Amino acid sequence: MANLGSLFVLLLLPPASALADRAEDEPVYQPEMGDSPSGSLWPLPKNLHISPEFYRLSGHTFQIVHSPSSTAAVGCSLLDNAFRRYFYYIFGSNAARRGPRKPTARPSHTGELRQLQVTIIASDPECNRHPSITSNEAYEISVTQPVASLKSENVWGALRGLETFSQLVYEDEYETILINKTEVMDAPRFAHRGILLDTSRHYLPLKVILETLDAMSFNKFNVFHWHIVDDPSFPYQSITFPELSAQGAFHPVTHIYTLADVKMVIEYARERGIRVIPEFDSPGHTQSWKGIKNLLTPCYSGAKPSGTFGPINPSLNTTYDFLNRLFKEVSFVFPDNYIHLGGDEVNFECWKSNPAVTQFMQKQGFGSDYRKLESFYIQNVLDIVTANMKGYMVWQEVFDNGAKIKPDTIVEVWIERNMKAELSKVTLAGFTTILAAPWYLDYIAYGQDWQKYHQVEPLRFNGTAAQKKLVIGGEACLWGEYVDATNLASRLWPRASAVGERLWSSEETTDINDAYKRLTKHRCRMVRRGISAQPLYIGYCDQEYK
Ligand code: CP6
Repeated sequence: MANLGSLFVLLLLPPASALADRAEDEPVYQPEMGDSPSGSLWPLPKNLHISPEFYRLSGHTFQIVHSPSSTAAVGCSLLDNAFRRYFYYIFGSNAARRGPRKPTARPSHTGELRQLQVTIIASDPECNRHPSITSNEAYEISVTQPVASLKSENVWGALRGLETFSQLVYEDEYETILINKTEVMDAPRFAHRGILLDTSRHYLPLKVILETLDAMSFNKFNVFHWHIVDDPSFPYQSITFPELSAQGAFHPVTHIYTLADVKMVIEYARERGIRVIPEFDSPGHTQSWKGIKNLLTPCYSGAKPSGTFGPINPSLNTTYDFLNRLFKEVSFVFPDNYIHLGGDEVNFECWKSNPAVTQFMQKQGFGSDYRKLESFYIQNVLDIVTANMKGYMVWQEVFDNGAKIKPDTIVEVWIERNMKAELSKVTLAGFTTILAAPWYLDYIAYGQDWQKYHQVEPLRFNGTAAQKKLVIGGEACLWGEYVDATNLASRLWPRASAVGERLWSSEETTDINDAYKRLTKHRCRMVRRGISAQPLYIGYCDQEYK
């Protein structure tokens, strides 16, 4: 591999003839010894051919445009906005960095790239739709003089291709902006590539969420799993039940997400090809839902209520009336086809202590198996959500405890112990699954733990090819106990980038030295784009964070 690597580095050098007749002050691309043959691309595309020939780009003349044959055109605001964004990422705000205003008097014979033409092929470009699990993110790029092309079925592939195109552009030491003749054919390995943010342990200002969505698009993530509420706080402002955030948020005014906030997050994500899947975790993790009377189970100490409360009370009809109305609203507010229903870490002690719950257990014939009670609760919630035409995701316990779940349920595996056995079991039962267990980014350690995340192989478990097909992706989780706006970006990036590549690129993308070289540059690019991504190791960026 190392030999092949240096061969590619040589190929990246301009041909000797090009060097010979170039004037002193003309740009020459000289890869440093540390360069990857794939430059700074992250995640690595499926098929890539970078030629030694290269072209200049000038911010005064270069354009990203709809091709005449595209089914999308000006007016497809998702693409128009993306063109503007990527132009800005390529050329920056500084006119001085945009190259000569006029084509150079003595043009370099390597030529100039004038346009990137974007072609959407399908009759429906999906400009005004929301991305979904079946969105096609495949794209092809051909960089040749004088016009480069980007082709995809619809806007989702175009967004991924624009990111790749922007990553092919580099600057030489004279700040000339260059791109090599290149062919890319790319598509993701897994359809679900998520980041979990937890806005309950700490409130995350809108700005931080939007910035994370930007960074996600730089890494081709396509799902924002919004763990929006949990025990410590309930920042979601419900229209139907305003008392939830009024009494459950850290602050009823400043630490909430209004309907307008939520809509902004969803639209910002949509424009980047990112789905927003909200999680309303229950029956556990609901201490902050205290604004609703008689919802949480009163715990008993002997014969008397102790004054503390446990999980949602599964024995009352009023509970299901409430859930019906809450999930009706949530289904309406969040356009994604899926809602995450949690179902993890339910503590049975409080249910056990409560006489009414015990009585209900007997009436239902559950004996003393509280897992049956939990499954009873979950099945009711699942029916409610189904009635609202949504699919659902659940944490693995829901499957483990034997709840009857619909065949299209996505089971999220989060417990690292016996993870492979769990993947075998879940897929043997025919369920679709995503993997979170190896990627708990809230855990920190000295050193380059991104390598550990990169080396995970999601399909390395016992199972048939049909079982492996049921693994549709994974999520990097950033639980919020020790994370708020001050440290979110540096804790997430570039460590989540390692997960991004594992979920996007081919199984064979395992050369850790090559990954190090590309990721170092990718991290500097994120820094340049305003993300305070932490360093991999000793070194510097041409443009440091400011
Ligand atoms: N919150 C919720 C959490 C966790 C889970 N659910 C969690 C548990 C163990 C670890 C990390 C996070 N903080 N609601 C489990 C999915 Cl190690």
